[in-house]
Amino acid sequence: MQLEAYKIADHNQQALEAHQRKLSFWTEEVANAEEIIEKLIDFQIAIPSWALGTGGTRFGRFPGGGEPRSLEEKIEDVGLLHALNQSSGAISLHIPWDIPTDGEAIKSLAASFGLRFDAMNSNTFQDQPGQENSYKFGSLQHVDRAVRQQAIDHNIEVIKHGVALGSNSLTVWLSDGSCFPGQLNFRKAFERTQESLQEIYAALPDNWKVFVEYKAFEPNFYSMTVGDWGSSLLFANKLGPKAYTLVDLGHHLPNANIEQIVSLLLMEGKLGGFHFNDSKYGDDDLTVGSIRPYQLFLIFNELIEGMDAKGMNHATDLGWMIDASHNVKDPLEDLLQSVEAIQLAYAQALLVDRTALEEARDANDVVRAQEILQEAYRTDVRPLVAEARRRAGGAIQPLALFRQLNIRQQLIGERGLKTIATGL
Ligand code: PSV
Ligand code: MN
Ligand code: MN
Repeated sequence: MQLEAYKIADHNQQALEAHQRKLSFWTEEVANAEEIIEKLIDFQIAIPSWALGTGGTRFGRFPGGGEPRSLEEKIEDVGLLHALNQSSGAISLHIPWDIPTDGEAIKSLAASFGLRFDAMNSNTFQDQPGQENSYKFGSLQHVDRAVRQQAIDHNIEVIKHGVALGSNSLTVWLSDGSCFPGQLNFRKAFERTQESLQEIYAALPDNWKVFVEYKAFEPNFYSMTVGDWGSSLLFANKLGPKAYTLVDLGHHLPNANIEQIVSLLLMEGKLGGFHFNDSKYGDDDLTVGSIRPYQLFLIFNELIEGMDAKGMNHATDLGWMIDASHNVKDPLEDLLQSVEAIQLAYAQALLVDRTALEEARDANDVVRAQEILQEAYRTDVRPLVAEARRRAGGAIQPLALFRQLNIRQQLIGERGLKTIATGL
């Protein structure tokens, strides 16, 4: 379904007075309000195709109805999100869950919703029907050259699909590792993975990047071959200038200081992209900002500090993506919440008085440094984010409008109650 512009305009008309009342504080009190709004308008967050259906766990799956049945319908769903918030202008595909049969047609469908294709994702963590060799004992690390070759070929295939769609990056996440001590020679597994990645790297077009995503655990529970940012950075450095580390917020051991990791990767010029989500225990893939919003703010604080230090463009120089999906929410509502949480953290981090913070640091004034950060974090920036959306043509309150318009019911009407989107 297409969301007609007049429905957004009507909603905004009704919400305008209350919105302007809240916004007036900003225009009167905050010097850089305009600059923040402009930056928010430019900031787009890619939606993963696999978050559009209700994700399951190994204990079951409870589809909510109206899930997209095809790649075209997934694109339509992201189009809906983008129409509502004007901040979800890209979709990230996972192959083979989303094989485009006609690249040109898919590309122009996406363009009709104002969407581009973000990083392409390969999948060598599942065996596909008819596949010759199994990934049970790994893919790019496998002891058998034939298995490695199959995984390399798959990644090259994914690059080709991406080229046809106008994407310019590949994210490689490997489930490779071992479940028991003794199972794997760590060094040889690393070296084989490195060699395999090198072959994939060689197939990258000039303007492409490859993101090496790390993860501390799951599905392997003794060792992961790309288990932390250190090993990812090693791979990225050995591969060359087109290779970067990708940080997924759920992929660390408990209580890891992710903001410090971000700072150091930026310093090295090797931070490539993000998978935003939230977690309490592990790779929970919960809605961004639902568990640890302060951590998210601290991460954005380091992102801005590090990107500004390198003269990077906030909107375009890193791959911003959500990687979340779960059982109990409407996936589209969940994604609207996630995008908003990212924008709020970004806006709050833009408020930090960086000169004062550096002065406090130089004076070892720990209390003042904390106050500066928390002053920004405790500021209600929701009117700024809403204003950015309104100016870009989105809804002042996207979630409320999604519900008012009964969009899920309409999708169920079109697609049926029992549809299941491809993905995990
Ligand atoms: C693995 O947990 C991961 O975060 C990778 O990014 C995968 O591509 C994605 O999840 C699959 O759901
Ligand atoms: Mn991820
Ligand atoms: Mn994950």
